[in-house]
Amino acid sequence: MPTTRRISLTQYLVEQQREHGRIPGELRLLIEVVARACKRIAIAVNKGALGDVLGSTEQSNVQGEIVKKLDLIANEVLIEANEWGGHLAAMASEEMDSIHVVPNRYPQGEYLLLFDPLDGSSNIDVNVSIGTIFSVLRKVGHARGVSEEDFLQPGRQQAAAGYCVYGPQTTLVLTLGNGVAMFTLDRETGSWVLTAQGVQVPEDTKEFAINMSNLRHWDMPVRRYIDECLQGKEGPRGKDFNMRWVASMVADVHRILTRGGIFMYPWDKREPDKPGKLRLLYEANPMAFIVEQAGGAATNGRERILDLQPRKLHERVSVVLGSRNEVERVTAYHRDAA
Ligand code: AHM
Ligand code: MG
Repeated sequence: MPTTRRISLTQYLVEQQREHGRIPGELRLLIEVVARACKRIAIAVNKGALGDVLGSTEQSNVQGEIVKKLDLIANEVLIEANEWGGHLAAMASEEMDSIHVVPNRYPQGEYLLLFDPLDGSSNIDVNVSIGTIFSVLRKVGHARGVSEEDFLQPGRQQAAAGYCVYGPQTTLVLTLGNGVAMFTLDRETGSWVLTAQGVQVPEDTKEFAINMSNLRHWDMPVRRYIDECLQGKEGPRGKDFNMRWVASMVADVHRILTRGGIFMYPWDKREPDKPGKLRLLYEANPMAFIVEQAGGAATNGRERILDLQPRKLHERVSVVLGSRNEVERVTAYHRDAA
């Protein structure tokens, strides 16, 4: 539902706190700090070649992927912005081998922040939408200190999740477990303005997003689903489908939140031991939380993503998310095959 009154992110958070009592002060600070960091990242992204931010570094990350300059910049901006506020115990990032505990010189809070600092890295240099994805957990238990195990909580325990898409507009999408709101960055005033709330993903769709070049590597249920879509009106679905693949999960999910669709990054047999390409803690969990909060669904083909028990920080997972009826269909095809 688009909104007409001009409401800033701060005002939205204060109102949520008042009306629903669901945002402790520390969580509010955390969201505001992440949003401010996203603004800084947006500025760097916009500078492009003028800011010498394009291209790769000489490093590769824990997943063996080449790290782009902007991956590193975004990672540093998020760490620097978040470590001193007293709201966090530790952070985990797709770009760091292990967790980053808040240094002793700062007070430690009770939240854990997880992020993919710059999602869609392959699109940075070609000026296509990219983004930042984040997830917030509460540190459970009262043990002193913080360890990797504290991060291994199922996604349903997230206190908040969101993403920022750096595209033609800079948009921050947020859930606190109470529906989904979108904020657009007003570059003239530098503030995040609420531009949609109560976002709903349509239950049905005629649009799918998958990297078709991997078709020959997929499992039968995914092949069956896509094959039926491709048969269009003449096939069992009785309707024509459209395909979109931005190769930035943030942009593909944003389209789905805006007009429906299904997004899949399934397991494939190139690397049979890896459950998929995307990461459970930094990508799948926050996106699944947002999509479910908007009335959509998210599974790994078999189980609800938010119910998966993570076993390690950089765990990967198959992802099927978006319009509820389509996600249920793909999940049913996996059940049939089993
Ligand atoms: P990244 O976090 O290193 O950018 O990788 C994740 C991205 C997703 O945004 C996107 O859905 C996928 O990788 C694209 O993969 P492909 O290169 O197969 O199109
Ligand atoms: Mg990513």
